[in-house]
Amino acid sequence: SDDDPWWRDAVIYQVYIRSFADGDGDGMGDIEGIRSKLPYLRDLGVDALWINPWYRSPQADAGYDVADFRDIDPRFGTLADAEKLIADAHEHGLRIIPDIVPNHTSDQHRWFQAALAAGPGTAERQRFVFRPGLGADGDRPPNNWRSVFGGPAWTRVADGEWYLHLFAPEQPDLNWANPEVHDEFADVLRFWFDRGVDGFRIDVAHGLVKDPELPDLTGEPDERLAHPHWDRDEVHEIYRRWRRIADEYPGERKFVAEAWAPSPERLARYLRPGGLHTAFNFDFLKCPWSPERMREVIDSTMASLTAVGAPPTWVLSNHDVPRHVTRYGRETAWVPHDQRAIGEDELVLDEPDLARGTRRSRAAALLMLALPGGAYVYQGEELGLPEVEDLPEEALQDPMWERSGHTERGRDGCRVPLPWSGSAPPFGFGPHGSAEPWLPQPADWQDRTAEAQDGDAASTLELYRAALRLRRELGALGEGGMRWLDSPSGVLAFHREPGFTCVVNMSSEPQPLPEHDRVLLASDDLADDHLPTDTAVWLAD
Ligand code: TEU
Repeated sequence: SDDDPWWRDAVIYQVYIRSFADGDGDGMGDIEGIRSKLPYLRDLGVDALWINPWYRSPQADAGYDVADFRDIDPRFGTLADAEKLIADAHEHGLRIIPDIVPNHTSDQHRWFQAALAAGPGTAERQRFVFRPGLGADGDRPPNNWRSVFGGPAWTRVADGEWYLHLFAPEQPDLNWANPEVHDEFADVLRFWFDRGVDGFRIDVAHGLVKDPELPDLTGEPDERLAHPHWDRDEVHEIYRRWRRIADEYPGERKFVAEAWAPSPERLARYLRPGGLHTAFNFDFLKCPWSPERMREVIDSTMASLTAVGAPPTWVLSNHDVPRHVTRYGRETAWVPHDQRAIGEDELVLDEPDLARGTRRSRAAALLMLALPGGAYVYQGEELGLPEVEDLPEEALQDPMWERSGHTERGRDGCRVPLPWSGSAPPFGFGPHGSAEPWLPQPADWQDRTAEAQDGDAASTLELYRAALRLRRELGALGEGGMRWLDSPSGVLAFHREPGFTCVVNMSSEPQPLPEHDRVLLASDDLADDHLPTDTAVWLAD
């Protein structure tokens, strides 16, 4: 209904297209592969698919370097294939949310090529951020900004000017002070809304606007609140226009912001009335396995988002971070490489205990899916996949590996092609006789395939299916309020009306279950009415 739009409590499955399913046998996932798995996704019980960038791209950053926003990369298919996927997905009751990448283009985009050819001082250069260098010869970059992937955020071109790139040099930043850029993206949004997409995931939504003075970064602690290139107040004006465009279309098209905001209050600013609909909750993703911290994150999320009328969302993994089976298997907490304290450049990581990480990740799934609002499931988390940490160096493709001077192995370990069936690589990733998958899969994933888990009640796949089925059936789940229950130390317990309780035991002792009528679902076996360590349960009153 109009009062309760679908996106307020949707469960959205992230399809990392190059690693999901390979339809044409070239070793890389594609649109045909997604189409072939629509029945699997419908049976899993999710509401929508977020699809990582499928646009024409040289793939310097796995498609986040877009050369043409109005075409599909030939590796993934054609525009006609995309239209067919949207139609077929809708027939399966699944909505489609592609990525959009407004912070930068590819250096192969026609605009950047024109800017290079036109030279300094031209209108073509005004679409990007070109500046002369410092020093008598102009051979020092215009300021001290750093690329997220490592190294300076500036590259010099043949005529001596420098251009800004917050990511790889192949990803020049657009100039959002230029109205032409605004109009271009308004047009791109309409191009895809006209083709039936149900919304967009906005890449680096906290980027886009830069302080026109381009001041040096100071490293002062309060810089995060008035940063020269992240999370600037002016960015919201862009999204208010985008919202008006989405609202021109029927069927509640929605945006989800990828915004790494410094606090839940700053995140909520993206979601004020007339702004974006939803945003990823990275505080939840980054939260270590700690009952106190988890409860703090849940409370601060609920408080700041409900204050602006936006639904909370929850996410455990994505294509940029180590998979949570592995994160939760470690004592040391994971911190994104560009958010580490000075002197903490390299994380010293202990050996993960994957059995423990698996138990925790199953409990986390029940926690996430019982909380109010929406949730995101990253492909393969429903199969309990761990991070692949031993990829050979010659296989690594993430530009972070190169750009960080080989200090960061990068994000390939969470991007390994999915295992679907069979007992050896490529585990049914592509049709018989396909080329090798673009990243090698571990040889011992035979028990983690969708085929091996299908019908096994103890499997993570069946846990997700059962949880998502119950989530649809139970009136208590989805949007609405929650109430914490008194519980022993180390235990998170909350109640949702009508008649539903979720309990997560994060302590090191088995804990008695609160009074209840029926166990609806447990993330692992219960020991005579006790909840073992690292286990969650859903109860009916
Ligand atoms: O990521 C943007 C981004 O800000 C992250 O790199 C973040 O800084 C880091 O993971 C944690 O602090 C998006 C895409 O998700 C990523 O795959 C792209 O490489 C990047 O944008 C550039 O388009």
